[in-house]
Amino acid sequence: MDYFLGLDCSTQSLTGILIDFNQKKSLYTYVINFDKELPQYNTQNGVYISDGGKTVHSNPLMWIEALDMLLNKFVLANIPLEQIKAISGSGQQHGTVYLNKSFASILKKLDPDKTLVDQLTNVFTRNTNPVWMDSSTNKECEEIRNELGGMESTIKITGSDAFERFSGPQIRKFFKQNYDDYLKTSVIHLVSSFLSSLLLGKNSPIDHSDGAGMNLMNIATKQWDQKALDATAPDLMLKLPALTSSYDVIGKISPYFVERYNFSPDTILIPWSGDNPNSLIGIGLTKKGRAAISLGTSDTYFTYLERLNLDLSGEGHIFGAPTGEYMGLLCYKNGSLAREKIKNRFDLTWNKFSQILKNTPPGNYGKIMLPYFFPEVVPLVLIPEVYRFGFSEDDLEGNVRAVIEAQFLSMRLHSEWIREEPEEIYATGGASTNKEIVQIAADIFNTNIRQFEVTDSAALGAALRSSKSYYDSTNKNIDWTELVNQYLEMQKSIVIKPNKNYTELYNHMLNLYKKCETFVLKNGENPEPYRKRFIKKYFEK
Ligand code: XUL
Repeated sequence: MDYFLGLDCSTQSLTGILIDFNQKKSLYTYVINFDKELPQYNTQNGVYISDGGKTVHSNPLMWIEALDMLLNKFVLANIPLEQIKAISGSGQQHGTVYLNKSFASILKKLDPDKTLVDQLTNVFTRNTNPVWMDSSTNKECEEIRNELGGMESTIKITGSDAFERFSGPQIRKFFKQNYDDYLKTSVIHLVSSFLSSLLLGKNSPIDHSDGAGMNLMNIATKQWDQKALDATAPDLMLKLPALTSSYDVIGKISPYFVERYNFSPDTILIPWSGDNPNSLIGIGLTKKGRAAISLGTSDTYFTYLERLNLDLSGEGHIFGAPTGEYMGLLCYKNGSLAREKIKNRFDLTWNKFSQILKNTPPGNYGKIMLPYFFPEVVPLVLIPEVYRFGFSEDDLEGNVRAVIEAQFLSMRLHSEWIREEPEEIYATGGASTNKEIVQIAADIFNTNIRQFEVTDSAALGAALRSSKSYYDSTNKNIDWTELVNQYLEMQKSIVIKPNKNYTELYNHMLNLYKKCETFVLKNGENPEPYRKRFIKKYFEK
């Protein structure tokens, strides 16, 4: 039996998917929800929010404890972990973990009779660590960007402008504010490479895909960029793990997991990567012409890119693709948590929420929301505020439709630089199973959208990546596209087609949305006359 395990440490949970290569499908999925199953850490949606929403941290001990708990679930279900040939994983991107010099020595001699959390309590130089939702480093972004010669030059070097949540600006803030602790830090990991280190029993390298989300790696050479490192913090090179290709074999599983969970000592490890690069594989984007939307805690829009195609406007990102090429990505912080804000405000169930979407008209009678419940990345909004045009906070139906239309109008508006008019967009993430939400996305993008049975595409992608590297290492090479297509074909999927009656309406609404955005964020002209014309044209017949 050729089993492969993919793990995914996301914002709110840790998921494990075990796939059977011969049957080309996933057999078992287990999840640890941080808030529910580890309540002692007191997180809300997996994080701690402070400073008016700007500072968002999580707790690395919680992730460690979740790993032991998750593997216990597999053991209790009598799943033959010894049949697993290879493991890889996925982590929420950009978050950094700060470790002292005892980390490596403790990992080397982990006692299988004790839990990980009992042995790793004292390895951190920071008890909580910033994650991708943090936007407290505007000043540091400016400093790094200036040092690198401005926005365009920062993008050309690192693949993205300096972004608040990216690791480099976060590391710079730590160095500036906690200099002594920075000095005590001997290694700074990403969430992905930190968890990869636990399985490996030593410091794991960072893979090129997730490494690209740091503002520290040179996007063309895929090496640490000395200029970017110098712009960030002193002696940073000494604190960063090595970089490696996402498909390299990095070693065998640590004896701790062999003895405690009965993994085979021959289980090979592939570096963990970011959740979006893993999803790229899990949802089958291994060649040109396919695009995906991921509707999770963050909403993202991404495509596979054959070659570097930078977004010099500064809103998007280029990361490595786990296949070795590139991916383009847009990230929205106001994803599922913004949808939940409206759902909870009116005490709705998801069924009721969907029913409202079904019963309200596309165009929403000209009611437009700019849904910045939390600081936003695209467009950049540091101080959260929700703007409503033509309706109030108490308008139940107006708010439900407006938040969903806003999310996809913004995505269409800002993704033009990577959108090569894909024939079909693949949807993944929790909300991708909601037919009404996806219908609105299809109408706004005027493109077929395919929903899949497996929505944990990051964990699935990690498992698929590990199978590819395992067979490559045994000289039984498999083509990426063949591999991912086989898994996609085994899943049930449904295509949601755009309703062509609304194409023109949404083209107009896109312009209206843009005018509202420009009005609020860039002091543009008042959109009211345009909004009135929109209402007249579509709702006052
Ligand atoms: C991507 C990003 C988010 C996180 C969520 O740039 O910040 O999608 O990876 O886990």
